[in-house]
Amino acid sequence: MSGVFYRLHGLNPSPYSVKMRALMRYRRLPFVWDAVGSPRDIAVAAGLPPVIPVLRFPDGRLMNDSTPLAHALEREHPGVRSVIPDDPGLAFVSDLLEDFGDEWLTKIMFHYRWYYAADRAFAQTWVVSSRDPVMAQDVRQATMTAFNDRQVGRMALVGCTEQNRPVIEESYRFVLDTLDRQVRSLPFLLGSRPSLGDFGIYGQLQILSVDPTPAAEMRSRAPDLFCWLMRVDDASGVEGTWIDADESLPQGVTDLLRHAAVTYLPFLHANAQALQEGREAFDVELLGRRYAQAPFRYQGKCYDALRKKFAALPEPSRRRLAPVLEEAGCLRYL
Ligand SMILES: N[C@@H](CCC(=O)N[C@@H](CS)C(=O)NCC(=O)O)C(=O)O
Repeated sequence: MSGVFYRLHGLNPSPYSVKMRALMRYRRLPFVWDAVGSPRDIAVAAGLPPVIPVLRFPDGRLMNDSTPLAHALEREHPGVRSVIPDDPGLAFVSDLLEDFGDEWLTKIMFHYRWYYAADRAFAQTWVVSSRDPVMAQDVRQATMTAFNDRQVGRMALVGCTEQNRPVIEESYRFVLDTLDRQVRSLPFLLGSRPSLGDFGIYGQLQILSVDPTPAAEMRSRAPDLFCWLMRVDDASGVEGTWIDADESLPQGVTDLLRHAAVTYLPFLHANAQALQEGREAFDVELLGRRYAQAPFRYQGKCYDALRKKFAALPEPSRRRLAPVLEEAGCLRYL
C-alpha cells in the first residue's frame, strides 16, 4: 500500500486521531485508517514524541503532532481543499480556534472522561477494545484497570481537579450553547468549508459526544452541534467558500473568542509566566474562580507560537483583526 496511500495510525477514542482523520477525509487525501494495536509504540520506535496519531506518508516518513502535521499536509498538497483560510487574518483566527480546541477543550474532554464513574468505565472499555477487541478476559480487566489508573493519575497534571471542575464544566456548557447556535447559521466556523479551527474543535467535541455524561448533556442541550459533529466527521463531499474577510466574524466565533479571553488565554499567560519563573504551580482567575495547575511546557510552546503568528501577520491583516481581538478581550494576551 505504500507509494500511494497515507497510513494514519490512531485510535477511535483519541481526539487528535479523529481530528486528523476528519481533516484527511475533507482534503480527500488517500489514506488507510490503522486503528488497532498500539500506535503510540510506532511513535516511540520512530524516535517521535509518544503521542498519537502518527501519520505514515506515502514515502515512508513518519510524523506526529496534529498541528504541524496539518501544516505539513498543506505543504505536500498546496491549494487543494486547504483548511487554512486564504486571508491571513482569518487564518490566524482559525489557528487560535484550533489551539483553543486542542489545548483547552481537551481539559474538558479529559475531565469528563476520567471524573465520573460511568465515563471512566466506558473509556476503559473503548480504549482497551480499540487496541485489541478480543483480549482474554483476565488480561483485558488488568489492562483496563492499569489504563484507568494511569489516566486518573494524570488528571491533576492537566488541571482536571476538584477545584477546577466548576470552571471546566461551565466552559463546556458555554461552548455547547455557543456552537449549537453558530452551526445553525453557517455550515462551518469560517465559511461553508471547514478550517483547521473547525477540526481542532471537532476532535475534542467528537469524544465528548460519545463519553456518556458529556454526550447526554450535548444531546439534550446542543442537538444541532451533535449533528454538526457527524457532518465534520466526513466532509469529503463539501464544496464551499470562506467568509469575506472584510465582513465581521460570525457571532459564534466572536463569542468563542470572548470565552477564550476569559479562560484559555489567561491560562496560557499565567502558565508561561510560571514556566519562566520556574514555579511548581500557578493559579489564575478564570470565570470568577481560582483555577490552579502545575505549569505545562507544551502549552508554553503553543502560546509562543500563537504570539509569533500574530506578530508575523501582514500589516493590513493585523490592522483589521486587532480591533476585533481587542473587543473580544484577546489582544492583550497576544
Ligand atoms: N499535540 C498533540 C497531542 C496528541 C496527544 O496528546 N495524543 C494523546 C492521545 S489523544 C496521547 O497520545 N497521549 C499520550 C498517551 O496516552 O500516552 C497532537 O495535536 O497530536
